[in-house]
Amino acid sequence: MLTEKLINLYDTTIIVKHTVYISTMDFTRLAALFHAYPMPIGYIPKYGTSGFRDHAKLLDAVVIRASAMMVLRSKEIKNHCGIMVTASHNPENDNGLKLIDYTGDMINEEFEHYATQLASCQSFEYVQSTLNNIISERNIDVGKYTGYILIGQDTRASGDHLITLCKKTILAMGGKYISLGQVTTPELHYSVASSNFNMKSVYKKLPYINNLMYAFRKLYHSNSYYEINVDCANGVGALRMFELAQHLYTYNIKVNLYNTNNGKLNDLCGADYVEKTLDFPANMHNVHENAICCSLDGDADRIVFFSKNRNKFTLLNGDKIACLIIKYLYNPFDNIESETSMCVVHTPYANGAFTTYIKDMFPSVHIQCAETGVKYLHRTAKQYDIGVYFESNGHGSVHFSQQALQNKAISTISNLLSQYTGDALGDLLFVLVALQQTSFLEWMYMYQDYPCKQVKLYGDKSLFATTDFGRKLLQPEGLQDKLEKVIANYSHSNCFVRPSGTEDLLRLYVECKNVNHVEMLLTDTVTVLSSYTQIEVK
Ligand code: G16
Repeated sequence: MLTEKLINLYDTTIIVKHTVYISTMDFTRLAALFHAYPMPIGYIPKYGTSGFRDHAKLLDAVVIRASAMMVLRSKEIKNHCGIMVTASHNPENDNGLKLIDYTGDMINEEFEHYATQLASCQSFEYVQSTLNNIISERNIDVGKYTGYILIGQDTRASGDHLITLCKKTILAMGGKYISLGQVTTPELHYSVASSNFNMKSVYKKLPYINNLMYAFRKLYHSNSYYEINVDCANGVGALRMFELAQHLYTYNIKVNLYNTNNGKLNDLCGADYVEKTLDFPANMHNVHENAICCSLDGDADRIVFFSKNRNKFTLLNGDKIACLIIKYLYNPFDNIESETSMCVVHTPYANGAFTTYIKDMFPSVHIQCAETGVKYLHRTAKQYDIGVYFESNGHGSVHFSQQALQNKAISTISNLLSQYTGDALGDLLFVLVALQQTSFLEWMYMYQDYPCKQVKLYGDKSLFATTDFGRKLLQPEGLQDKLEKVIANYSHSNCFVRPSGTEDLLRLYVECKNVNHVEMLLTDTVTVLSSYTQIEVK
């Protein structure tokens, strides 16, 4: 209690009045936090597909270690960094951390490694020596710069407690926090990047929604009446969608919002549910034929579109969004510079019909596969002037090189399409811009997906390791050969299994040209897998 009071007192003093400079790192206050919130026995967290993620009750110690590391990163780079408390598409009881570097991108691989190292330390002495190693390895003058962290959270009930731990740790490390409250993940990425640009006075950035609307105003010229139906997954995206809907109303676009925190987060709704089940989210079964509908995920960094066509659910997933964007950018792109390179980056989950369509329609666009996780796609996309990257699950954006940004139109577009990570709201607005050129029905029928299915398998995922972007199994030994024999029985088929980096399960993807083969291959694959570990299919 006394400690709590002292920390609170220290909080206000440090934030409002002083900047505390220390020349060496004093870990005494961190030690108190470390001992008050021990790592659960036997729990070894790992920085995964999208940061740390698990049941919220397991995460106290992880938050303390990761927050301490982020203060050091901010001190090193003398710029703001960010911490987002979210478990995005996961169930309500989970939570997690997405760690944002000063550029607005997710932290780089070196810091991912430090994060995992810190999370696996059993004693405080070990944590202390790991932090000291980071300081000396990177030559960080811890007394020179305070270390500022922008912090945000989604709407999960467990978020408040984890955010409190973040704040206490940041202060214990001699840093300061700037709390943004409930924000979407892409908004926090944007805020970190723009706060650093502002500090350098390069140019003044607008607040998140204003920035999106500024770009939209320049790109959207239609007077037609539109109605769009947005499933907010009962998540933090709803808060921003209310704002956005008011703006769009002035453009003759009526936005109907569903699942706006009147139900359980991600439960029977949200981008992940819609994409995996190929079904309407809760409260949206009665949408009109060919109505434009979309679903956000829990932290609004993903979006998928859907509709009712011939009375059937029809999905327009990340692959389809990428196609619409490429179609919009392809021609102006030809006019920029002949040597400007354009690429589309996808994951193994991309449908075969998608890559065939890109090859046929846009022959000069490079096609690259990347491992699941938007950070991997983002890194690959950065190697090109125009890097369109989308996961089938709707997570993606377009990255533009400095050279491409010299073009005025591209520069405006870059304000809509996040330059840091996927952004459901920016992507939604850009889809509206692109639909000025391509009708919704044309987009829906651009190509037909080959029959496919993705299922969750509950089993011991620690037995599994993959290579080739997650398309082939390295472990358990011999299993890949057996799977390939099964797959060979079905012509033109694609099938892989990989451990999820965000949930305690395996994901199995099956795609066949013949619709009847999908269930058969799925069953055969599960039979083979079951001889290695007990499997439950969901
Ligand atoms: C996260 C990542 C995505 C990834 C998804 C599933 O999404 O940010 O890039 O596709 O997890 O990953 P996995 O198959 O490894 O569980 P989100 O929206 O939860 O942040």
